[in-house]
Formats: sequence, C-alpha cells, structure tokens
Amino acid sequence: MIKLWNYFRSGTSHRVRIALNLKGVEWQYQPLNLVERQHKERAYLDLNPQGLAPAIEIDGEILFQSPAIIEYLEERFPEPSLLPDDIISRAQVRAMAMLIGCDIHPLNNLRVLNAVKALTGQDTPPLDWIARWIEEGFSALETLLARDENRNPNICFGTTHGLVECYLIPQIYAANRFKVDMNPYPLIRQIDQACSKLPAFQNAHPDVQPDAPGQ
Ligand SMILES: N[C@@H](CCC(=O)N[C@@H](CS)C(=O)NCC(=O)O)C(=O)O
Repeated sequence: MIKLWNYFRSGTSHRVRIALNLKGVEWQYQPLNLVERQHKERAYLDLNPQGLAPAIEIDGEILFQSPAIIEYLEERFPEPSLLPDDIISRAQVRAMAMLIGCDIHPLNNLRVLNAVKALTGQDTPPLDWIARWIEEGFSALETLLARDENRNPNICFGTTHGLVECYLIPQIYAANRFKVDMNPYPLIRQIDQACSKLPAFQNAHPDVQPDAPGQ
C-alpha cells in the first residue's frame, strides 16, 4: 500500500493527494504534524533528510519533493494522464504548474514566513508578503487562461483536469486562508468551483483529512 506522510494544510501534500486521487490509486494517510515539528524529528529525517512534507512510500522506495512524486505517479500510473499528448502542450502545462510550484509556493512556505516575521519583528503572518507573490503569479496565470481559446472553461488546459490543477487548487486554498482578494481572477475561480464538485478534489481537501481539526 502506498503511504503518504503529509499534513492536512500543507500545499505540497495537498498536491500529491490530488494527483493520487486523479490517478485513482489507493493510498494511506501518515500524519506529519508540521506545527509540532514532527518533520524535524529523527524518524522522519531518516525518510526525507530535507525535513519537509510530503514523502511517499511507493514500490518499496521512499520519494520526496512533490514535483518528483507527481512525475513518478504519472510514469508509474500513465492512465489517466495528468499531461496532454503533444510535447509543446506538455511544456506549457508544466510551465503553468511551475509558475505556482517554483515561483509562488516556496516564497510563502512556513519557514520563509517565519524568516520574514523574524526579520520584520512581526509575530503574525506577513499578509502583504503572502498576497504579493500569490497576486503576481495568479495575474500571469489568469492571462494565460484568458488567452487559451481551446480549453474547457472549467479546466486549466485542454479538456481534462491534470497537472496544473494539482498545483493550483492547493494554492487557491492558501490564498483564501490568508484572505487574498480573489476577485481579479474570475477564470481561476471558475476552475476552483468546478474542481470542488469532483471527488478527487473533495477527498484531497485539507478540511477532510484525518489530522484536520474536528475530524
Ligand atoms: N519543494 C518541496 C517543498 C516542500 C515544502 O516546503 N513543504 C512544506 C509544507 S507545504 C513544509 O514541509 N514546510 C515545513 C517548514 O517550512 O518547516 C516540495 O514540493 O515537496
């Protein structure tokens, strides 16, 4: 059985949960409490020396880094594919996903937010810092979505949910959590609405994970 060490509210964990669910594979939840710093405990560092969520046990191996995990899932379980068929479209889809995975998420990660708080002397989340990177990335994504005349309006690219949604939906969750104004992004909001009706996304949602408050 596939095991995923993850935390309900972690965006990178949420990505992998969506990818696993879109692939329709069974997996087991291994909670890793980031607030209690379980990701820095010896037992987890033995699995992932980087001490970040998530990590996955699959085919007798331990993998970490969510992009590497998702690429592995794509190759290991090719159907349904998270990527379009032709190589230019694949590169375009990866660019949309990386716009979030490389250029929004890392700047708003827990340890970066803690560093910003320490540098500024603030003891609350630096909301303007968080919004700045989300707004910059979402503006670019909204432009790409608007330019694409061939996509289904409920989907980021083409006609099936895939890699971009794995990255986008957790980033929207974070944007809402940190009260970022989503009004300027109607195309992104429509995709979010559409995904929220599908079991693969519903079952990956932070609020329904076993380690979420109230579960
Ligand atoms: N590039 C890594 C980033 C992993 C990452 O930053 N995970 C966050 C949770 S979303 C984490 O473990 N943060 C704990 C910390 O910053 O101390 C990936 O995509 O897996």
